[in-house]
Amino acid sequence: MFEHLSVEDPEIADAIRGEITRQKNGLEMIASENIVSLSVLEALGTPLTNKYSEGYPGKRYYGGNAFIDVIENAAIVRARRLFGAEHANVQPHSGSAANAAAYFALADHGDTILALDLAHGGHLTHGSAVNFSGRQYRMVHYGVRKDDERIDMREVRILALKERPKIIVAGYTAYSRQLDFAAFRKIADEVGAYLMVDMAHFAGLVAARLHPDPIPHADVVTATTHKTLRGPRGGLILCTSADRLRPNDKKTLAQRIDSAVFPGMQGGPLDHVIAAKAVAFKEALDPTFVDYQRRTIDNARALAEGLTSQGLRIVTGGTDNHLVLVDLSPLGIGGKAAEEALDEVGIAANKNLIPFDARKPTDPSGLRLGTPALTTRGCDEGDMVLIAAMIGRVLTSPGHAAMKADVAAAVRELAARRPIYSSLR
Ligand code: DSN
Repeated sequence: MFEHLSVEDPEIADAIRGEITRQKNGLEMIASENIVSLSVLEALGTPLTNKYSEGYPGKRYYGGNAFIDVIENAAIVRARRLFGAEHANVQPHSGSAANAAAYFALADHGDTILALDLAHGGHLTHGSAVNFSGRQYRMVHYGVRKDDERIDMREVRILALKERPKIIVAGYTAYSRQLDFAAFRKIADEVGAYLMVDMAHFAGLVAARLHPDPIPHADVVTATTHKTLRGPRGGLILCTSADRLRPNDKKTLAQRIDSAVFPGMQGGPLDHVIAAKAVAFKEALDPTFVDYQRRTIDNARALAEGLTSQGLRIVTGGTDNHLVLVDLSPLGIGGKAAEEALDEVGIAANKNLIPFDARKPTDPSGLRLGTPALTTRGCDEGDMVLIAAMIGRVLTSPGHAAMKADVAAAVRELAARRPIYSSLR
C-alpha cells in the first residue's frame, strides 16, 4: 500500500508503516482506543476531504453537496436509530468539540456547571482549570466516596442544591462502574438544571444495550465515535427536540445544538469522517456488535480478576464496563514508570490519577487499562489471564531486562495469534 506516498513522501509513509506495525505487534490497552474496520478506513481515505459543506443537509453555504447530503443524512438516521434519539448532530470533530458545543447551547459564559472531578475520573472538558471549560464557566465538582470509590449521589444532590448549576454533567474517562441516570435526572429536575451525559467512553455499551441508557433521561448526550463505539476519531451529539427548561423558546433544543456546532463552534465538517461515522453506525446496528460489547465487558472483568491475583488493587474492587483502574501502590511503582515499562514490552496503557491520589497528575498512583481494542482483535478471557500475568511480572520487576525481553516475546506471540489488518502491509 501507499504506492504514491512512498514515492512522494517516504518520511511520512515510513512513519505510517511503523505505526501500523506497532498496532499489529503490540497490545493496545488504552481504554479509549479501538481498532476500526477496513470499511471505516476506506471511507476515511477518500476525496470527501476535499469538500466544504458548512451548514446541514439541504441547507449548505456552498454548492456541490448532493452526495455529501446523502452521506450526512445516512449518518444522522443511523445514529438516531442506533441510540433511539430524537435528534443527532454528527459534525463535531471530537468529544471535546461536542462538549464545547453542548455547553455553548445550554449555558452562558460564567454559568455554573456541576461535573465529575477530573481527579476522580472526570474529563478535561468537565472543568479542568487549564481547559476552556474551566475558563469559560464556573465549574463545581462532585467526586466519589472514599470508602467504596463510587459516585456519591447524595453529594451530587447536596452540591446541586447549594450551587444551582445550569448544567449537571454525568460522564467519565476513568470510572469503572455504571451511572444512575434516573437519579441524575431527578436531581436536575429538582434544581432546574439541564442534564448532559458525556458517554464518550461507554457509547458502544449503550448502543448494545449493555449499559444503562442515558437517552430517556438526558437533555443532551455527547459522545465520541472512536472509543467503545469503534468508529473513526470524532464526536457526536444526541438530544431531545423539545427544551424542558425553555418550552416557549422560538428555537428547539435540537436547533440550538445544531447552531452551537455550526456556526457556533466549527466551520466546515470533516465529510470523510462523517462518511466513516455512518459506516461505523451501520456496523454497530448489526447484532454481532452486541456480542462484541458483551465480550469487551467479560474481558474487562477477567482482566480485573487476573490483576488482583497479581497483587494489584483495582479501584472500586472491579469493573462493570470496558475499563479497569489499577492502584499500583501495593507494588510500590508509580504510574509513569509503569506506563514506560509496559510500553517497552509492547503493551500500551496510560498512567492515571486514582481517587484521593497522594501523587501528582504527571506521575500518579494509577494505571488505566481497557479491553475494547483487544476484544476487537479476538482476545478472550483466557488471553486476559495471560496478559494480567505479563503485566504483573513487568510491574513487579520493571528493571529486569531479561524478564522484559521474555514478556515482549510473549506479547508478540499473542498479537500474532490475534492478528489485525492482515491485508495492510
Ligand atoms: N483522551 C480520552 C481518554 O483517554 O479517555 C478522553 O478524551
